[in-house]
Amino acid sequence: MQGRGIHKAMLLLVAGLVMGSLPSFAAIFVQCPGDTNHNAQLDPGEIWPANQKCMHLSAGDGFISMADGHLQYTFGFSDMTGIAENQVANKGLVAANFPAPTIAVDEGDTLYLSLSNVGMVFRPDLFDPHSVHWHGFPDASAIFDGVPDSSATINMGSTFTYFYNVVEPGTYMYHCHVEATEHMQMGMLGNLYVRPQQNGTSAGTCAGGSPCTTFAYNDVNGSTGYDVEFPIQLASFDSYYHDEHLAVQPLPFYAMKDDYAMLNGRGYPDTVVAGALPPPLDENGDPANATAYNPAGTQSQKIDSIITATAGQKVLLRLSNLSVTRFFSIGALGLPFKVVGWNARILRGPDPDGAGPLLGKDLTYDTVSVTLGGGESADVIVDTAGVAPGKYFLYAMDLNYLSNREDDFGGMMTEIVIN
Ligand SMILES: [Cu+2]
Repeated sequence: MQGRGIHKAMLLLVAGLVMGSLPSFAAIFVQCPGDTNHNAQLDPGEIWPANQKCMHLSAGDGFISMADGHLQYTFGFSDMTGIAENQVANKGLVAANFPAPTIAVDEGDTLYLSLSNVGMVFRPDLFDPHSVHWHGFPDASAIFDGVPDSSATINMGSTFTYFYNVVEPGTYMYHCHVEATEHMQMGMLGNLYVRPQQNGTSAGTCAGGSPCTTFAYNDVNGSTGYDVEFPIQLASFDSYYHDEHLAVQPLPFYAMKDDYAMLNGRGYPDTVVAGALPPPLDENGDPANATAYNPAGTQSQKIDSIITATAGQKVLLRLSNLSVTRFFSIGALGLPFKVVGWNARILRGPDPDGAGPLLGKDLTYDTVSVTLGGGESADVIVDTAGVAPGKYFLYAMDLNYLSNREDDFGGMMTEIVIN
């Protein structure tokens, strides 16, 4: 039987060669119309279709530094846009970012998002595929949804290009959907939002009594208008689960208990550091060991979470929660919250006659905090007109989350600075 099998395989191979077809292959390969050098970046001399955007992410493993100094092993994505294809398998190694690179696009765009799986260096026993899932987004086709049961997932050493017809504005989030509890707990989470077509028009009232020109949704009347926006992702890690992952121990899925609560991948006081954190060091903070945990020498925590505004501005907080274990209630004492969107939809009832331009019932509400379960998002506008300049705190209302593992006084908190 075995002999016959080999014989048959040989016949197929020969037939394939004779007919000129190639055996299937895996490679880092970016698809982006007009991108002649396949780096997902619009370079001089290239002509791309109107409203087309491209991005290239790698998926792999890496390290981040927690606010108490703990070095934590993670899985994650890294931005390879602009990197030549033949450099991606090198630059993507041990380069996981947390959170993942932000994806911000405009309604009416088409986005070609290439995902390359570069493998997980510190877990060579794993051969896990990865994917990108836009949570809550109305994908036209299941093949681009990233859910393993119904779409493609990407094996090591290969690339898949997702296509998105960006039709619905709102605050979304994205994550890997392969073995989702594990890969999400390990850090494959990112901010994702879509700006509405109404941007660039004038409606409502923003800072200084001027009309707003940027909006969370196509609201017609400017009710979601804002001056400055901040995507803030709530997440949490179980450090013991991560450590056991690195030690190749059986994973305690049943006992997952997150002990780091974070905003955009940081606990306080790292949350108020503007820009990227330095590359992660080892537990002793010894720079000599830095390259062991970050061969590329790049930062792995690039997205800050400090919020700054000028008094009188309307601040849009694009809040999302991608924790796999926890609900979080978040608020800012002394600042008014107006919730204008929930789960990437404007808080408004249907148009009463269905014909437009009448507006549906206003379902926005004022509050001091919002509670988000995993996979939920909220668009909150903080109107700072009449608010005294100074420093305010955005923080988890359940005070047990204000810690960095065993360190008290940290965790899910950042500053809102009104100048
Ligand atoms: Cu994954």
